[in-house]
Amino acid sequence: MFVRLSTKLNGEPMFISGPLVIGRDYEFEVRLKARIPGRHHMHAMVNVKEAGPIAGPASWMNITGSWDDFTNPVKTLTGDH
Ligand SMILES: [Cu+2]
Repeated sequence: MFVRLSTKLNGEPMFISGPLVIGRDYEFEVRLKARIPGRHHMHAMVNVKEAGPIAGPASWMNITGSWDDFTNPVKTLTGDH
């Protein structure tokens, strides 16, 4: 439904995985680009090693527009498109 643009934990980019401390609070930020029109139900989710996924609160996203208009141009580190 979306393309993930970035994930940050306490303001730091979190590309793959990292350590967390039990009992501490974390600010979780994900930037998404809408891809498929519709009304979508979403949860933030963190996967914990040896415990599994932990889902955060849900929200509904109403995505308007045409799927045909979606583009996701990227430029790689080597300059390719
Ligand atoms: Cu739900």
